[in-house]
Amino acid sequence: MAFSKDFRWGVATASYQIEGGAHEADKGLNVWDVGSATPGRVFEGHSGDVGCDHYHKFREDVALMKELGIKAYRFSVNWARLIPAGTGRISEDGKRFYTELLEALKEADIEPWMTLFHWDYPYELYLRGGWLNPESPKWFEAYATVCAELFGDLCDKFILINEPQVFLGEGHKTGGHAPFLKLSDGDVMRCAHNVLLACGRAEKAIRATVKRPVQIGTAQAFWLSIPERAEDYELAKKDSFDCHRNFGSVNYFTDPLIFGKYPDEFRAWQEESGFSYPESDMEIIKSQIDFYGVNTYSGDYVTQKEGKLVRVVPPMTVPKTDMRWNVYPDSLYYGPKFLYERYHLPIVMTENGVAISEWKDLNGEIKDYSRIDFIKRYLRAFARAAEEVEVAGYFYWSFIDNFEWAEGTSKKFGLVHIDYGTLERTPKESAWFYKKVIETNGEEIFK
Ligand code: GCO
Repeated sequence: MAFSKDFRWGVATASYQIEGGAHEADKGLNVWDVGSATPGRVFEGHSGDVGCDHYHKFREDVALMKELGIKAYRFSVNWARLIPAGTGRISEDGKRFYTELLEALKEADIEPWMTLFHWDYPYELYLRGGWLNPESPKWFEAYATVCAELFGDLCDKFILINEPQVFLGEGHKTGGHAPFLKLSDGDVMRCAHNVLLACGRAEKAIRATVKRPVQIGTAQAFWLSIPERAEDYELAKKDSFDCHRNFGSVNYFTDPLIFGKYPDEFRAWQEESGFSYPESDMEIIKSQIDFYGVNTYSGDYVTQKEGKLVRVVPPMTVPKTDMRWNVYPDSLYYGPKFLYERYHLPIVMTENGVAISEWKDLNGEIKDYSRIDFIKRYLRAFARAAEEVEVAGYFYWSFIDNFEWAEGTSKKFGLVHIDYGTLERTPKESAWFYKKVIETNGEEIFK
């Protein structure tokens, strides 16, 4: 048996990447609505204004998920669709949309996994200082409380924040993602601290609001160091959690959330960056995390020569995805092991998938055999990890081709193809393969 009998098989999406409906009803703007309208920010001027139009076509999409045998659906709430100004008044239309989506999922017997924040930060709150504003944790707590109040009867799996590594690293440090800021390390640390305070407040608020057991977890971006040789295991694990003076580390965020303290490896960098915080904050940040959600696509092999760590330059033989990420299935063996050994929490692969340069053939089909091969290779590695540590679920990224941030719609990750002209959905060969994987609880990957 590759995976446990209650292993969750799902697909993942995110609000800004698929919903469209950017100006529907009284929805508020978010930093990606504004960002994608700014020339030069997104590939060929693409935007999520219409996207996959999931806002209007969610019933069709849920029906297609049902047909594909999907058991769980990870999606995110567009904060400013629900609370247009980010705080205060709730939009009746936003409430209606997410309630109807959740009801459709229930009807289809598909378990909802709700991500509260997947980068589409309310523009009104950005104008008030965004994550730098010391009030920002309370803004998020209030929003999470609204989600718990409105949707807690229909959803009991919550992911607090998707990939702080990316929306802080790219959105607040390098300027490659919305809101395209280039802050100092100290200011990004202050933002990160407010994000952690926001998570800690939201976790407690959700449990206080939803009058039934809920599961709350993370969705961290983990680009790990992979051991080249068996004897490189400890070196690779240490390097995966070391301070590389950037915001790409997972433990920078999940040690505070789970242990109530920042990792010691980062203290010198924090001090040099002029970042300090009251120790009492750590009590607010420390949370009860029920599952360790992680998004892993690849990593870097490392080894040691003459006692020094060496990063292995990928040989030309290694296949690359359309994101130019190396196809390194071992990342789904070592990553879950490293994380479980540190946190001892069930590991949920909240994202894993592959972008391929592809289009419909002359018969109107997409025979994406390399995506099938990718899924087989990565899930075989994940199955090996499952023999050694507790793995609880896998969400393929993504259900449908969608808006890949600064790359626009040029990168195709989906199991389902979308025609952006007609909005027609077409399941790819991989969608029917994934259906068999789910039906056999993973055994299909070994054929
Ligand atoms: C991420 C985000 C997704 C991306 C996906 C492909 O992990 O970067 O969660 O929104 O679209 O990972 O890059």
